[in-house]
Amino acid sequence: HEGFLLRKHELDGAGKKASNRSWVNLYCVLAKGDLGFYKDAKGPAAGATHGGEPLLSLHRAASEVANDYKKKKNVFKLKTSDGSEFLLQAKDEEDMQGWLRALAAS
Ligand code: I3P
Repeated sequence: HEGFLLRKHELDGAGKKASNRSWVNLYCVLAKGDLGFYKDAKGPAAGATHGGEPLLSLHRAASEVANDYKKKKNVFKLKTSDGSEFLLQAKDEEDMQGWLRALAAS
């Protein structure tokens, strides 16, 4: 599963507010239990993630619609096992549900 999502890093580890909190449009690729963030669709082949970030392990990660976030629509939340939290905005409801299904299955 892959495509562009707008991403905001909320928590960087349990309870710790992320320092860079701005929304950034990233090409997201879910494969083999990991989520990678890239600048564009050519990123995965080049292996160069956005900012050189490591792939995000989805092992014991949880995702859900971000009902408490009201500023944007079609936003879901991804929490990883180390307590990091990301808000991700899909382009519409269908796109969001596709991501949530893919994340739940990984
Ligand atoms: C952040 C940016 C985000 C905003 C965040 C700001 O500033 O404006 O859009 O989140 O607010 O810190 P910057 O771009 O200078 O890093 P929202 O869009 O959710 O308001 P926050 O720190 O209250 O999360």
